[in-house]
This record gives sequence, C-alpha cells and structure tokens, in this order.
Amino acid sequence: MERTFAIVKPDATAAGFTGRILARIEQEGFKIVAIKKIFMSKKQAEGFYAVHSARPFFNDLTSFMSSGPCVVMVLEKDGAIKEWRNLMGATNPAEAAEGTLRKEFGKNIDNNATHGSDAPETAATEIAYFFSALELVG
Ligand code: RTP
Ligand code: MG
Repeated sequence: MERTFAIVKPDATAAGFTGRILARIEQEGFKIVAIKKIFMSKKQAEGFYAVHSARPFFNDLTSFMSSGPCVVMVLEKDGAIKEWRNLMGATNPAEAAEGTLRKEFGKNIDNNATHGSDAPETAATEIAYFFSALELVG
C-alpha cells in the first residue's frame, strides 16, 4: 500500500482546523500510519524545503513553516500520493476546487493549510525526515 507524507501547516493548526482536517482524511479512506505535533526551527524548515532553496519564496515559506506548530503525518492508501494531493487541491486556495482542503481551510498561496509529497522519492525522504521506522504503525 502506498504511503505519503502530509502536514497540517501552522495557519491551519492556529485556526483550529486540525480536527476537521483529520476527520476528512479518515472519511476519504486514508489510514493514519504515524502522527505528531511539532514546532520546527527555521533550520529544520529549511532542511525540509531544501528542494525550494533557490526559489524567491524560500525565506517566506520557511519562516512561515517555523512560525507555529504543525501536525506531521504519514498517510496510507492505494495511490496515496496522488489521492492526497487531489484532496488538498491546487497550491493556491483561490484556484482550488470546491470540496478540497485548501479551498475550505487555506487563506492564500503562502497560508494554504496543508502539504503533501509530490512523488514516491520525495515521500520516502520526507517521511524519514520526521519519523523513524519504529514510529510507523501499519
Ligand atoms: P506543498 O509542497 O506545500 O505541498 O505545496 P505544493 O507542492 O502544492 O507547492 P510547491 O511548489 O511545492 O511549493 C511549496 C509551498 O511554497 C509556497 N509557494 N509559494 N509565492 C509563490 O509563488 C509560491 N509558490 C509556492 C506554497 O505555500 C506551497 O505550498
Ligand atoms: Mg510541493
């Protein structure tokens, strides 16, 4: 069964959306294999988003991700990577389809409520960045 890595971002935890997002995750048939609340340092956020280090939005993105607590998760489902990105919706909430998490809970492109891995390789790297093998409860 495929696994992906997901985050409830600081805007959504601060707004009190964590429970509603977790409920949607279970309703849509994902199994939560691992979950914890963390508060990343700027350096930890920079490590997580290293792939974006040359982008103009890198500093704002990593400042935002270290501005408050996140809920990090490993989700399991057939086609989990694509299914989770579909449930999140477009990166920019203004462009996200009705019924998606970013449409319902995102404020703007910087404060867009959730993160999801974009490929099997990034899912594996991102899961290992936050969780040890012993923390993955299948
Ligand atoms: P994520 O990695 O957070 O799941 O989002 P994504 O794949 O949909 O988007 P990605 O291109 O990986 O960008 C990572 C995060 O950076 C912010 N961003 N800002 N100002 C901009 O043009 C811009 N583009 C991206 C977003 O918050 C996005 O989630
Ligand atoms: Mg991405």
